[in-house]
Amino acid sequence: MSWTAKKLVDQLITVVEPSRVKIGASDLEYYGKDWSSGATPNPSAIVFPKSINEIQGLVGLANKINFPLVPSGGRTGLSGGAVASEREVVVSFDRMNKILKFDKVDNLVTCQPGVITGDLKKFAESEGLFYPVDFASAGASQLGGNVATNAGGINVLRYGMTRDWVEGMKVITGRGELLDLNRGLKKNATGFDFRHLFIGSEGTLGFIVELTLELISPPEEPTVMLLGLQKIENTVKTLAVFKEKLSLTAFEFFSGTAMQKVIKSNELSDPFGRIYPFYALVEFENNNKDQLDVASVLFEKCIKSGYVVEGVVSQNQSQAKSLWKFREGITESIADYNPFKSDVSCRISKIPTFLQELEKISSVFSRQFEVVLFGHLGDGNIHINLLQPFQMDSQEFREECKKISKLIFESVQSLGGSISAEHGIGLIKKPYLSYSRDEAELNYMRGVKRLFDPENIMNPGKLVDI
Ligand code: 2HG
Ligand code: ZN
Repeated sequence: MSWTAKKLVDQLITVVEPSRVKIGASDLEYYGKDWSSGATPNPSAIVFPKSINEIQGLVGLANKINFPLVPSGGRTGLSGGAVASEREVVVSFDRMNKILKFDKVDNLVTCQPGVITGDLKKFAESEGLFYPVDFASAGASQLGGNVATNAGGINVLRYGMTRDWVEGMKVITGRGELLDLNRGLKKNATGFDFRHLFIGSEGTLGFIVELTLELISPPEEPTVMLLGLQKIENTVKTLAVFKEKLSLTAFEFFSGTAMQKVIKSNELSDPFGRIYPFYALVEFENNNKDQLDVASVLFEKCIKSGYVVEGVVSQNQSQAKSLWKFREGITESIADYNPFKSDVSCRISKIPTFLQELEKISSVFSRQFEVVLFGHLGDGNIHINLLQPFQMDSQEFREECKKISKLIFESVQSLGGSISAEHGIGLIKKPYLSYSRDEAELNYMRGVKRLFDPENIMNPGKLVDI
């Protein structure tokens, strides 16, 4: 251990007990990164606080002797928001993973930030309720991280983003003050709602140390249709047909390449016996039992119009889950290709134009790279993954991808869309933030950062610089 590392550990153990400060190489490597690729993890220590008091102590210490802190949840982020590559101290929430309180009258559950999303979903189920935010990494991501990145996922079309479920929040600001925000109130017209500044702030303003989230009644009989389509523009036309008559809980799309990768890596059997250029996955509640009839009529309409070639529909919950696997398995199935990811959104009305432009851009580079397209079409969010060819050098691949993502971002910008729909900005998207936020807005963002974190100890280098 170097002298400075020893001095730092000596300070950290004045706040948390020594067994909860780690500096071993494997811990530094494991906790120093998230699911994004690019940056090399290089934290100076990992601490595992157990209480709000300890977090406050750590922030006080960081301000006093000046060291940077990186909040760390499930580290499933894809934009490098939880990467520690500059000798930061990583503050892991793994030991703050308790569901603290459930209020049946309010349907509010109070949790520590380290609760795994999937565990909250199971808890809600055990109470006959439902936590509506869902995405492929729910089994590993933590609530604090979801809130810090305003996580979206597959049901945004019906239930909105994480922001819509946060009814209260305790935070320790970068100055070290404890704020108790909104306290579970449904109505509260008392001025600035700081809760919403912390949601999506990516750990740059302070630590989220407790959360109060709303639960609701579960959807009744979620039913899934998987549809095979020939053309990308037909995905949007199919969405319009289904949206008009059914209240959808999800409308996802993915390309044939995505389907091939999922089938191969999970050894699944092909639902249609042939690969289509595109697929749409439609989910709706078959609550009063006639919704399935409505969906069948809409399906027929899509077939007659030539939008859809064929489809299957789930008959029970286990079949619904199996159909979801084709969509939810995509990210994992392409992980070995070191994918370069773009996560963009436009208003639904602009999506047809955006997809046309994307096809034009892809037709140029698809000779060079495999392109995997998928996303939450129902809410206007498209994921574009470029796969690294095995023979191509990583550096060269990333440089080429950056050129392509600039073209994509330019197109998104011209349509008034967002260069990060749900993956956040972190380190990776930071150079491109000005495609979605103008300079005046960025200045206000910097001002907010300075207000809450004047010494710049909270996740410095991410999102905005001050
Ligand atoms: C999803 O929708 C996630 O599955 C990951 O947002 C997207 O891997 C991606 O690009
Ligand atoms: Zn997504």
